[in-house]
Parts: sequence; structure tokens; C-alpha cells
Amino acid sequence: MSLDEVTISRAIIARYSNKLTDNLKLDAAVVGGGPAGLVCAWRLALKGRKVALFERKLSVGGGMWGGGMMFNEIVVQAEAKPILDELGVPSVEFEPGYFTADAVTCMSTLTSKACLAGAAVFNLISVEDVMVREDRVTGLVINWSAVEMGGLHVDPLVLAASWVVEATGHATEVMAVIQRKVDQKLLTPSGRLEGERSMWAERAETDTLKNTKEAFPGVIVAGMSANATFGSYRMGPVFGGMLLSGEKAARIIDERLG
Ligand code: 48H
Repeated sequence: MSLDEVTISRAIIARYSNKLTDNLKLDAAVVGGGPAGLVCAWRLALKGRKVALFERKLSVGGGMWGGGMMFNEIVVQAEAKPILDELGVPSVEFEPGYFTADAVTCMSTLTSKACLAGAAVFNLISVEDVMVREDRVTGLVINWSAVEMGGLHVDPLVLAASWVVEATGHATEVMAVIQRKVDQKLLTPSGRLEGERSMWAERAETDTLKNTKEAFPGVIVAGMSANATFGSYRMGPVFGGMLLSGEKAARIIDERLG
């Protein structure tokens, strides 16, 4: 068979355009492809929900690839081990209750599971703003990350979502843009972002799960951004809270969608 370069180009342009067009009205739009966002997208896709995940970088994975200080092993506490088991990611008990897993196996498997379950994953797209109607976030404003990086003056596009999952990690970017631009209090004690606190793994992990909830009408915060939004601690390279938080965010959305 002879290969025609223009056919290859047409195939990519046509298929990508279809994929993007097909994901402009979503049950859930997940912002950020770290562990929390990916688990959330995976779980929602398994429930048959229409879900897409938008990741700024070339690769999804966020802070998981590097384990702790580039030692690419992660620690997952006993409570979250069933998620690794369900993914099929091998883990080994180090001391009672502390399981370790290879960070690359974990992230690549999670990504694969999310995609194969039906979540659409769009890398190289940054969420730069939200759409608000009647005091509720109803969609996302997206642009190519290359436009953002290049500082180019190119207008964005918009998609609609019944729910937005803010899983942008430490920077909690979606909540930050809401705080900056929307004249309405956040659903936090002060009505503003409470801010991330320093290291306390035990408290941080428990709080991550508690803080996984609606932080603005239409927006569920998950993962590290849940603690940054509601003012709790960081936890270092223990990832159980991130996985469980993604799972909880998906459960909340699935229930609310009915
Ligand atoms: C599109 C965006 C945007 C945007 C950011 O940082 P992450 O891995 O987030 P989590 O919450 O799933 O996991 C946190 C964990 O990795 C971590 O940092 C821990 C446990 N730290 C503890 C500690 O003590 O330091 O992933 C977030 C993803 C990244 O890939 C970003 O590129 C992406 O979100 N992102 N994507 N549009 N505006 N902002």
C-alpha cells in the first residue's frame, strides 16, 4: 500500500475536529490530568457519563511521575490500595499499611484505564477562564497551551459542562480565576481561597477527602486543589488521598447528575 501524506493530515484534522466537537457539551469537564483528575474521569466514564479531561501539558500525570524528589516510587496507604488493585497496578507492602508502587506503572495504567473507559483526554489545552450563568459555573474557556506559552493574542473557545472538576493541583487555577473574576463568594469559610498550608501528611490526607466537595456552584474541587481551596496541609508523595479524592468527586457528580 502506498502512503499519501495529505491523506494522513486530513485523517488527523478530521478525527481531532470530530473529537473536540463531540466534547463541547459534557456531563463533566475535568481540569487537570494529575492523579485526582484522572481517577475522577475514569470513574465517571465507567458510569457512562460524558466526561472530558483537559490537561495543559504534553503528557498527563501531573506530579505523579516523579514520585518523591524524582525517586519514581509512590506511597499509597491501606485505604487507597483497593484502587491500585482495581487498576491492576502491583503494589508491595513496605511496613504495615504503607504500600509502594512504581509511579510510571501507576500513571500509565490510570491514563490507559481512563481513556479506554471512554473519557476523552485533551492534552496541550489550558483552561483559562470559566463561563458563569445565574451564579453557577456552566462551562470552561479553553485555549491551546501553546497560545498561552507564546503569549499570543488569540481568542479562546468555550465548552459547556453540567459539572466542572477543579483538579489543577497546588495552583488551584480554576478557583483562582473564579475568585478573581466572579463577583460572588466561594463556598469556603471566608468566601475566598483559604490557601495551602505546610507539611502534615496525616492531617492533609484526611482533609483532602473531606475537602473534596462543591467549592463554587457547579465546581467540585479534587486532589491537592481541594486542600488549597479549603485551607489544609500538603502531604508530600503519599498519593492515596489524591486517588480517593478523584473517586469521591466522581461519586458526587454521578449522584447529582441523577
Ligand atoms: C489545564 C492544568 C491547568 C489549567 C493545571 O498537580 P497534579 O498532579 O494534581 P493532583 O491534585 O491530581 O495531585 C497532586 C500531586 O501530584 C501533588 O502535587 C502532591 C500530592 N503534592 C503534595 C506535596 O506536598 O507537594 O496535576 C494537576 C494537573 C497538572 O498536570 C497541570 O499541568 C494541570 O493539572 N493543570 N491543565 N488547564 N489551567 N492548571
